[in-house]
Amino acid sequence: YQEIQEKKAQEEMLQNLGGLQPPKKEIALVNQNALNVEKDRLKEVDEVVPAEPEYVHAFTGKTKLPPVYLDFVDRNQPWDKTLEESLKKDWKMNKYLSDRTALNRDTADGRHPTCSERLFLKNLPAASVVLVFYNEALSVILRTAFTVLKESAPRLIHEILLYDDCSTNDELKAPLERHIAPYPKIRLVRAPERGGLVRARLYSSREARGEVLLFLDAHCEPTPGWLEPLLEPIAKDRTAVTMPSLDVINWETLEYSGADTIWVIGGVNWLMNMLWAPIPKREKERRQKEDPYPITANLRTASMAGGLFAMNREYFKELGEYDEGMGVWGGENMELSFRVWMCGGSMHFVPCSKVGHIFRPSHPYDFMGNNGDVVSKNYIRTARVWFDEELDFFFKIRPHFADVDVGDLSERKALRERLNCKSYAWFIKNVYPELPLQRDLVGAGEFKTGEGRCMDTRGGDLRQGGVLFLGSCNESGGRNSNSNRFMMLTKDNKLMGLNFCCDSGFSEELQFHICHDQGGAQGFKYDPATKKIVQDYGKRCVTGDASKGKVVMTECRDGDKSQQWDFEYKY
Ligand code: LR7
Ligand code: MN
Repeated sequence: YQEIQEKKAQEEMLQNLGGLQPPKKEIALVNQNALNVEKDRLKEVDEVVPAEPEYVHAFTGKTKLPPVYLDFVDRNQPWDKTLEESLKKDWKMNKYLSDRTALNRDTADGRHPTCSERLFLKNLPAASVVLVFYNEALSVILRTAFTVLKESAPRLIHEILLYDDCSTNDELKAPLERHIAPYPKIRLVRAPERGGLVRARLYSSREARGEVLLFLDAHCEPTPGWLEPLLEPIAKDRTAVTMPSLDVINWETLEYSGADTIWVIGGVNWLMNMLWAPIPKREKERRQKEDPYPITANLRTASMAGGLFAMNREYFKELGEYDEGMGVWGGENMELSFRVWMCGGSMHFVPCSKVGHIFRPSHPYDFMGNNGDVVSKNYIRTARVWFDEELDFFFKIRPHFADVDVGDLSERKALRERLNCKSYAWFIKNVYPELPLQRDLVGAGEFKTGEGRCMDTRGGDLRQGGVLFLGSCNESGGRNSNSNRFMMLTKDNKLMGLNFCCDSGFSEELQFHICHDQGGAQGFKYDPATKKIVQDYGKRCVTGDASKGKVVMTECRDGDKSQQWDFEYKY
């Protein structure tokens, strides 16, 4: 009996330490008979012990752990600034510092206070946390794995699967194996050849055995309480997909800072980029009704960043995993988002789950081909399978995409048939109505004045307050290959770039702001007879001011060519 108690105590300790302990010695159970007697006794006791709680708070591993470090780095050596800088350049992050920082350092609990009041189902499915990596720094991979162990209730971690996408780096050979050896839950699988991150995730998912797949980039640090809120929606609905709130780990200082991501959801635009959009009113209202703490309630999100999400493993398989024809990086996050929503699932952004991610300034690896081409190909594959009658609009914005050979799509198309998925227009109207479809438009493409000049965002519509410029139009006419000159005017009077809405406020300039759908300074009506675009508020006219090189709001004047607009595509 004492031995059982000891074993229990040891297990408990191991649990509290989140698995961060050398493997325990197996204790042989000597007297089976004594054990059976004890079991019977415990059964009786069970009947009087109050039932275990069904709901619990999220695990916030408070235990102080001894720091764990790489075993081959001598931290007593003087700091080598020169080496630090040169490693930064090679790795696009501060590897030198990472190699000298504890692999299980504490992450702060930066959740909104209401998160710690929430209760979660105690019996949640366990996750296979899957990290795919290609030539990541060993210390960074280990910190991700160890932090997962440290910040998670052990019963919720089935395994941590390290999937090596055929790295060439020596420290990821024997040193990696040596460092994970003490942790039975960490499993290493090596790919025979490099597949790129999409295929790496696809193949690694087939190795995983947990009920839930939980992907993380291999340079992440989860924070206390991160796991339960990701798993619970999946326990309640196996077709729910969840993504945590992304915090920032500075690539140079490794400092951890919370992001304001609890104020946004993932949107989509016609370039097929994921974008962070403010929480729409419809969504605010929904969670106001459905959750006692609406400020941190989960949000339905149209899209996800891609690297960090959880999904029932069987469902991932049923839904078609990933497109095996995709190259190293890009687009798979949108493809999966479309597929989940259009084929009957749902996607949720979870503000109470916070995970840090090292945002690197650029990619430290090659794309096995020209970067732009690889990403475009992934996008085009996605559009050709999922965009239906909106495909031609996608090609209007990126005409050069139309002729790109992206290989065989029959399997993905068959998958879509088999799953009986809804249309892209359904997805937009029901999940992200902020994006206009062609049927909602008055005009699109280049907006050209009577003087032959065109609106040009010069990228400004990706940020609040970006200015709308006036520039030259596409010389060759017809096909517009510069998406900065692709504007949209909607039937409900919005003048838009590919992301935001034009807005003058009280000023003269037109700037980009979040669409508020309230008309006023964001309301623009086209008069086909005079070709003027008249603003709701103040009744001024959109004017292409050649001398300023900007689009401004001025008094409407009869016959002024700088106020007469033609659209490349009229609807
Ligand atoms: O050939 C490769 N094989 C790999 O296994 C190249 C990369 N990888 C690994 C890599 O080691 C890393 O663990 O794949 C993982 C992701 O690669 P990153 O970190 O270079 O990608 P990223 O953070 O720049 O890119 C984001 O978009 C990608 C599009 O394909 C993926 O979906 C990434 O997972 C995704 N990252 C995130 O969502 C984190 C938050 C970023 C934001 C917003
Ligand atoms: Mn990443």
